[in-house]
Amino acid sequence: MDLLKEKIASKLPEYRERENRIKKDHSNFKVCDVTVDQIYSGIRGVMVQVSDVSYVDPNEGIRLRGYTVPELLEILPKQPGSKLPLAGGLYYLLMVDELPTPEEAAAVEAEWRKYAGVPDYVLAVIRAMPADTHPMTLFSQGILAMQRESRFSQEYAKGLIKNDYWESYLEDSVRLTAKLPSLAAYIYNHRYNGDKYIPPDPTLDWSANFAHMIGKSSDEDYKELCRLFFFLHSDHEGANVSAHASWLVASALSDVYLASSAGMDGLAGPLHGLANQECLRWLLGVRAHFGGIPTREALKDFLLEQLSKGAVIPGYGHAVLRITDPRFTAQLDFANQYLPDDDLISLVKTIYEVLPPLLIQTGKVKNPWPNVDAINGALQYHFGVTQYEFYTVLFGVSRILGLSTHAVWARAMNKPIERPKSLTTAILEEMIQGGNPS
Ligand code: CMX
Repeated sequence: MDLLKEKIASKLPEYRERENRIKKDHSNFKVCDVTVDQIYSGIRGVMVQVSDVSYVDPNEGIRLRGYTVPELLEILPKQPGSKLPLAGGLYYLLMVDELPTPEEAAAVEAEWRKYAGVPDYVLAVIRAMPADTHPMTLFSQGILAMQRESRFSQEYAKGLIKNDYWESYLEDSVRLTAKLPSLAAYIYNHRYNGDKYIPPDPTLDWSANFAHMIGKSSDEDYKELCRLFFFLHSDHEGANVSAHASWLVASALSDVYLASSAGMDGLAGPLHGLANQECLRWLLGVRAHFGGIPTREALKDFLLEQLSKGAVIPGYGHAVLRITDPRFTAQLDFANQYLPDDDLISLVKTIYEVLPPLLIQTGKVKNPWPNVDAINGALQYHFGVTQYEFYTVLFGVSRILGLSTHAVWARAMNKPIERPKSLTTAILEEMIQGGNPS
């Protein structure tokens, strides 16, 4: 799309010049040391890539292109009559590194509208799968099946030059993200909604169209929830499992379809995006266990017992954050405004009061606070999207906004193929005996 392409092209010289200067003048500057403990604990804290799309500060939370969640909820352009940001404006901000005007946000939405349809052969792949296939598998398969549409792969085969790779990545990104609400809605309807097909409504924005396509056209509050959900889950810096998986795959010049599908496979793990499904399942289990909403005391005893058995409570903890996730807070604010009397939400709130001190008492949990997944399922459940196996697909629709932006900028900055190094236990033992500082 010309607007995004021109804007990114105008910023590239400055970005490339900054990176070239750092590489030329400071190539031996040591960013961090890597300890044995870090190697054995999931490369935690090792800074492995530079990506300017977003950054997670442990004590503040995510900043998307430098802006916090509350700031963006306030300043991003909105549809008339809506209080929540247009996804088109968010995508503009992520891609271009500049706040959009309402016209620029609308231009991205208009471009998405052009490509919103999912090809029939992709729908046939989904229909051909056994009925018990997980919706995240269908979502990843749907994206992978569309890979033959990739402009980058077609142009690369014709001899595209390196400096132009990013333009086809951008084209792929806009076309793929345009189709994600339709693909997700198709999977939802196929699995849970009598196999209905509801085409996109060209008068609606990208987020609200998802609500429309699963049969919730008249539910304005659910449309607002979709706008909030797709905004909040879009990016969480470049090195979480889904972002890094997708970045790594794209570093081999695999196109945006291949890279996004890989990212979704990472998101489908219960320690990452699937935690939203696990969290809702767990909340329903707690409610069923008590036959309703428990008192704080009863809940405390229950949680202590769970923790003493070694249970991991879904929706709590984080590899980087050390505070309540601002994405949790934004959803709690939404719940207080739109569904103040919902009993699952009141369970979420009671857990938020009772659980953190108990997690602190364990002495091992580094972050006792809720993350984005501790509440997002309860919100969906309230609006009748009760099929929690589907929740990670919603996360994926939004997350590909971030993954594809990272991929476009990685190509624009001519990032090389990634190839870190592994070593054997024997080599590590030799290094330790050889006296490397411990
Ligand atoms: N409940 C109980 N114990 C927990 C816990 C929780 N919510 N979170 C961490 N712990 C435990 C760990 O299991 C670990 O125990 P062991 O040493 O016995 O193995 C210990 O505390 C230390 O873990 P940590 O350093 O605090 O956490 P990690 O960085 O290793 O893992 C995370 C982070 C998110 C995977 C973990 O907190 C967790 O499993 N939480 C529940 C799942 C979840 O909500 N995931 C969604 C994260 C958001 C996202 O990526 O989408």
